[in-house]
Amino acid sequence: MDLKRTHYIGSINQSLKGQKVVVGGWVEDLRELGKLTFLTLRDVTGVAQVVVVGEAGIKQVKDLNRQSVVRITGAIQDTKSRDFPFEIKSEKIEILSRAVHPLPIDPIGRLESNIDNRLNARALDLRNQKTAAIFKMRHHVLQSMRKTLVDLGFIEVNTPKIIGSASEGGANLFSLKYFDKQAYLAQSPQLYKEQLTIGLERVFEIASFYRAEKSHTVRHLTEFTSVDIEADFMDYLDVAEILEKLVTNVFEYVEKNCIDEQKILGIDIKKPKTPFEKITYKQAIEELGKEGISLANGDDLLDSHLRKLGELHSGFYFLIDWPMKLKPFYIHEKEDDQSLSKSFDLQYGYLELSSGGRRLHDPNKLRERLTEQGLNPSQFEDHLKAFDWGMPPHSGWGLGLDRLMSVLTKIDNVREVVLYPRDPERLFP
Ligand code: AMO
Repeated sequence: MDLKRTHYIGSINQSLKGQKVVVGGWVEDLRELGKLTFLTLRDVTGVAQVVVVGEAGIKQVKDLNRQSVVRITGAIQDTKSRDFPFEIKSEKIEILSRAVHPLPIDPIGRLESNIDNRLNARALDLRNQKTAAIFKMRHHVLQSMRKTLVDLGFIEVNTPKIIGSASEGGANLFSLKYFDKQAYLAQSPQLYKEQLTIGLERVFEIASFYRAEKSHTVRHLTEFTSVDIEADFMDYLDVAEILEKLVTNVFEYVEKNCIDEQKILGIDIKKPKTPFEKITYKQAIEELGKEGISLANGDDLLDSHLRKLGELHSGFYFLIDWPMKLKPFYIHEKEDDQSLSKSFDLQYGYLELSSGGRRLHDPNKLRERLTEQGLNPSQFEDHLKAFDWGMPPHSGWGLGLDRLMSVLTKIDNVREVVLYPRDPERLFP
């Protein structure tokens, strides 16, 4: 049986009038009007009206459920419809798959379903054009990121997700039985990406990472997609600049390449102003002090503090120069003040999108820092030995793709912008 289509619906226009086409897709609507039956057919590129003519054809579609899959051969002709620029006059209808009703959600979105029901039927939810638009946009975001990084000389890598010791310290690790050994799911590619600067100099990875966090917020998942870079011969503000470039390029790319998606989602994406503001941790504490939130130097910025900062600084800004004690063991101190680190977070209002910094490349200092943070250097020996093999000074960052998608689409809950999100409650589908 031939399954081929001659055209995607989106590639058909009136200039094809009189021409025979073979299209395939999902029946979105069926209406009988006197002797004619109108069928609305959708594929991933668009929607078309099909006029079903002839007794046999009308009989075939009479009891056909919406969302069934059909292949239609027919000729392009003018239409009286105000909703479509042309229509397809059916000559042959092949029913390839019948949808069984009732469907768990209304995929057209006329009847709103709650997020849980939608996620339980995610594949069907993607027939809703709003949902599809999010993931088409996500695809473009990934395209843009890869282009930016490749153009800057970064090499795309894949690091292991099953690991023998923690990459971000002990907390939030998912452990698993690895035959007769204990293994973990990677929290980040941190240690590998650092090591890879020895041979590949500038690397990036876009992959899923895992955090056993029982957080029930709109911004935490147990499996999230991280965009990571690591580069030698760069300091922390150099890689912060790359992050700014990557983010602004994404906005520019999506603004141009996702016109339909923006319309469907009711958003208007504009390239953010650059350079992004840089606020030191110390300034942030002072600003919060003026707002009546008194914090001591060295206190972490909690959600409520970041929300206040987000009110003071809307949009993108960097929070830089955090106290050493608030940053992971691999972060480098500042030369002029050893209590501070060469680190930054990229914020969008209250939301942390990325963290990064300059890394320690002296193995002795790294051992000291591990011990200071209550970690056991002997567990990191496989990593530490690479530091004796000619480890260049290096810096990098990790950016939460799901959080960036939520900023772009103006959808607060990251679950909406992830196909099959994982959180403490959600393991299926
Ligand atoms: P960090 O732990 O700050 O840094 O993570 C980097 C970014 O990843 C995203 N993120 C998450 N998104 C959704 N759910 C989660 N549970 C989650 N955890 C993190 C956030 C965050 O800013 N190795 C360092 C990065 C580096 O220095 O290169 C790291 O992992 O957007």
